[in-house]
Amino acid sequence: MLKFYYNPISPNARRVWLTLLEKEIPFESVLVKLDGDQFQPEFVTINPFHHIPVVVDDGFRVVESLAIMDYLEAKYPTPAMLPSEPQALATVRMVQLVTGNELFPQIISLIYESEDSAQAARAKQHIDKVLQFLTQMLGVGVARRRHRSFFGSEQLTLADIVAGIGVLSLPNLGINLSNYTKLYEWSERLMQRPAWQKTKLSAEEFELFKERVRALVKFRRNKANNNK
Ligand SMILES: N[C@@H](CCC(=O)N[C@@H](CS)C(=O)NCC(=O)O)C(=O)O
Repeated sequence: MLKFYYNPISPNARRVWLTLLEKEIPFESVLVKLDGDQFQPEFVTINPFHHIPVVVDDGFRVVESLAIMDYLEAKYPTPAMLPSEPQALATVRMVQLVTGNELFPQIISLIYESEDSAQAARAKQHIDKVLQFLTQMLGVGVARRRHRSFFGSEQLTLADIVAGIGVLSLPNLGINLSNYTKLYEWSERLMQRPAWQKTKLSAEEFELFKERVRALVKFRRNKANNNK
């Protein structure tokens, strides 16, 4: 059976967890505690970069959440979660990459910086730009002023999973989605799905996630300073 190395507080692992659940793929989960398990020799053999998620399927190991999602889509194609029509496929990829490259770094910045700092204000401004872009992306491929139910499709796609995890964390960081009506309705659609209810972080887990982010940023900054 497919083995899934994860931790429920990890957003990257949740991408894969949600894909497995939405596709109803049977799997065995292996909990990796992020306060040291990831550096254990047994795990580093599986992922030398000491990151979750990892899946091992039929003896084949895959690291990197986006690569794992593509692998699952190709190997378990039903329900289809990656459209092939050119504009729809480009929309899915844009949403995935903009979430990873533009939204997540700002979420990390908001968690690390004090809420009323100039840096936090800049992060919030950038997040507003991302939310406006995502709203536009829900409108790709439909007549003016109309929106699709999901990114690039009327059915859930891999883009919804990646963006949904980021966007749904924003209210916990003081960013209200109700100013972005189409995105708010989309996020409500996501939260009605059983897989999303099952993997939702409790308030306590979100606090743990924030603690973990602060510890990792500190660790990386110290490492960078020591290498100067
Ligand atoms: N680009 C990787 C990033 C994975 C990643 O950063 N995972 C974090 C948890 S969200 C982790 O395992 N951190 C532990 C560490 O860096 O030691 C992916 O998308 O899978």
